[in-house]
Order: sequence, then structure tokens, then C-alpha cells
Amino acid sequence: MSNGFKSGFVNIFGAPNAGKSTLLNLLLGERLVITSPKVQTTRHRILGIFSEPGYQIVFSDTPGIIEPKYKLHRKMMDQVKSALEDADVAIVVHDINRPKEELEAITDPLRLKVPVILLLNKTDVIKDKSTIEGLVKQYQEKYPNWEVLPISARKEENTKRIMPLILERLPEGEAFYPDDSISDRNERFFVAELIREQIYNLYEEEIPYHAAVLIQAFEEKTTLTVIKADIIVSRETQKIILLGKGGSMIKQLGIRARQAMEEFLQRKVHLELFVKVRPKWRDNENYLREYGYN
Ligand SMILES: Nc1nc2c(ncn2[C@@H]2O[C@H](COP(=O)(O)OP(=O)(O)O)[C@@H](O)[C@H]2O)c(=O)[nH]1
Ligand SMILES: [Mg+2]
Repeated sequence: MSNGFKSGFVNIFGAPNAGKSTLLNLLLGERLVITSPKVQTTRHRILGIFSEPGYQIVFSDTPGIIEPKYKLHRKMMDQVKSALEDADVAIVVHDINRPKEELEAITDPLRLKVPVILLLNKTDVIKDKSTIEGLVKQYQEKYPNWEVLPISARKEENTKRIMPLILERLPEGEAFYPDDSISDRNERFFVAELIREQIYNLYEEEIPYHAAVLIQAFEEKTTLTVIKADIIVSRETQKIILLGKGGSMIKQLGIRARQAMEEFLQRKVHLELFVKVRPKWRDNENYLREYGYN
């Protein structure tokens, strides 16, 4: 007996940098997943669980859809595939400022068979309201079965309308998760992600794309949590950049990551970072597995 209780998977798809992770954090009302101005920040499929008295929505953030170049990319796209298979509702996020061909290139191969809510994101960048209306109309004509909604995830414009649209499309059923869980991932995972987020924010060019984070210790002491993490890069030169002059950059990274962790865990954190070089880890099955890319 479901008593009208609604429960289902709402999976978020889109191009890199469309704003998928920003949107998920907004819908959850908390900063669960990492975001950055650089592409390919999200490498894993991450569930964010939202429970209310009458329903439970299991959101899933996915990596942006790309043409795979490394084994790492292939694993990222496997995560997208698995998200396709269990979706009850699909949210497609498209940067309204990007050409519509970019959206077609992504959604046509997906062949979505579930109800689709197309969010045309980043409307805050467009000053002229009639331009937005014109674009919405074009997308509605192209995708007559989809709900099309212009929004700004960053400025929270028009975003209050998203939840009701999801609930209308959510199937009836039992909850999949206890109502106090917020994700399928543990604290170790999110702590590693917070380090990666600061790497994306602090370093330029290839560094973020060559970096992985491995938590070596996560020990809860009486007054604080001690966290030791390895940052893996592909080349010695990248290690030098990561450390910075006299270790100045890694120090910055450590401070910022620790602050983010303390906010996330609501506890004092002692953080130690170590940089290690593992040539070609992104194409090495064993390393990929060790760093959590299954
Ligand atoms: N101007 C603007 N930027 C946004 C908006 N939503 C997300 N962004 C930015 O776009 C970048 C990519 O966002 P992210 O959520 O990581 O994208 P993802 O790759 O699709 O997960 C970040 O710098 C966000 O701050 C929006 O509504 N307006
Ligand atoms: Mg993302």
C-alpha cells in the first residue's frame, strides 16, 4: 500500500558546465555536490535524497556528457548510462546561451523515454526578457512533449516552479531510502570532493583534469576529525605547480579545503595533504579503481 506516497528517481542530464550540480544543490537546499566554472568537475554519479512527509525524491547528479578520450571519461559516461536506466523523470539542463545544436547532440542519443523537464538555465545573463521568451517558444516547438522552463539556478530565478513540475510526474511508491539519509555516499567521499573542488578553483589549465584525491585516513577524535589525503597527479611538473613556491599553493588549498570540510561536517578538522605522482593514472584500470572510479 503506497497511500498516495510518491517516490522516484529524478536524474539530471546535460552538457558540461550547464549548471547541473548548481541546480541539484539548489533543489536539495544544501551544498552537497561540488561545482566550478571549469568543465568536467563532476566525475561521479551522486545521489541526493530529498524526503518530505508525502514523498521522497532521489535526485542524481551526473557528469556532463562528453566524447570519451580516456578510460576515466569512459567511466564517467557509464555513470550517465546507469542514470538513464533508472530514471523516472529526467531533468535536462541546457545553458540558454549556448546553441540549440549542443542540446540536440546530447539528448538525441539519450532517447529519453520518461517525462522530461527541460531547464533553460542561466537566464540571468540575458537582459532582454523577450529574447528569453522567444527561445522558450523555439524549444517548446522542437520538444512538444517536454516541459520547458527558463531559469537561473545561480540567481534562483523561476526555480520555485521546478519542484511542483517534478511532483506532478513522480510515480507512487514506497521510499527507497530512510527519510534521514541525504546521499548514497559517505563523508569520506564528500571530503575528497571538497579537496577536488578547491583544486578546480585554485589551479589553471591541465592540473584539475589530472588530479585525483584519495582519503588515506579519516579518524574522529574527541575534539576534531583528522583527515589525511593524497592528491594524485600524472606528472612531476604538475606536482611542482600543485605545491607552489615554498609550498604556498598547497597551503592555500589545505586552508580552503579544511574550511569547507568543517562547514560540511560541522566539526573541527585537522587536514594533511600529500602530493603523489602516478603517471597515466587516468588510463590505468587499477589506479582508477583505487581512486573510486568504478
Ligand atoms: N550565470 C550563471 N551561471 C551559472 C548558473 N548556474 C550555474 N552557473 C555556473 O556555471 C558553472 C558550472 O556550474 P556547475 O553546476 O558546476 O555545472 P555542471 O557541470 O553542469 O554540473 C559554475 O561556474 C556555476 O556557478 C546560472 O543560472 N547563471
Ligand atoms: Mg557538475
